[in-house]
Amino acid sequence: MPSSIHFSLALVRPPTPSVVDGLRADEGPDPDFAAFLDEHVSYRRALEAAGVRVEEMAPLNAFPDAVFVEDAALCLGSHAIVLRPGAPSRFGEAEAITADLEARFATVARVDDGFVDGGDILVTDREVLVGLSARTNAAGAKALAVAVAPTGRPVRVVTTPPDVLHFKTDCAVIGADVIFSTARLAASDCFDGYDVLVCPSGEEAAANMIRVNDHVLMRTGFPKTEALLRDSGYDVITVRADEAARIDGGLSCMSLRCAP
Ligand code: CIR
Repeated sequence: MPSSIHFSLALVRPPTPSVVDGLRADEGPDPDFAAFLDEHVSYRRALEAAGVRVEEMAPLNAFPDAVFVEDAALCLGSHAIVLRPGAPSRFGEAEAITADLEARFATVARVDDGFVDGGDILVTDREVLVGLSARTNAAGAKALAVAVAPTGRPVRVVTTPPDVLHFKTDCAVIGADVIFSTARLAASDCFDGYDVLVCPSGEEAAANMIRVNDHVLMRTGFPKTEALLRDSGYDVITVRADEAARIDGGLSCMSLRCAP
């Protein structure tokens, strides 16, 4: 099975001025567009430093959250899957990404029922976990399993903690068999059988990190988490993502990491 931590390509979509209207759970302030653009450039550089080629897809001003490309698709080796994002304002992102995937992947499948956001899908070396959430429902998880089947990876349905946007808001794969997880998610036992590194209390907003080849990319500003990772032997790259965080985005959602 393809590795869940080795990638050659990352697809990104630059933010557009409409990003100030991005969805958010709280009534917090809008992101600043210019600062978001700067952070996006830094994010791309970090991905390149980790050894992937970054390819830019067309900006989509009609969809304020389109910068969060992870929610519209899943890439498993040479097989790509167009998802069905669960927020009404994001439905059209699936159609918009289809041609980008068809141009790059040997096969492109579609989730054809229910709803699934990519932020609820965690790919490990042995399985694909899909977390039910306010954005991902049982019908979508079932349709995802059908779309994943050609890759031979089993799909396991798990549960996102209450009031947490996405399953991966709270966890990340950081090694072939190692998961970084908040304590609240790890308490659900969904990672039994994996090595789990638990997020320091108070730094839960750092849990949405990404392992890319030999590096772990994490948000700037979480010293306990950074120290824990470095002390555990990980090669850490910190990236500022404060503007994305204003609209509930993190590091995983701004790229589709793949090895087509
Ligand atoms: C949303 O609510 O859909 C966006 N504002 C944030 C999406 C973050 N996506 C992710 O973590 N995969």
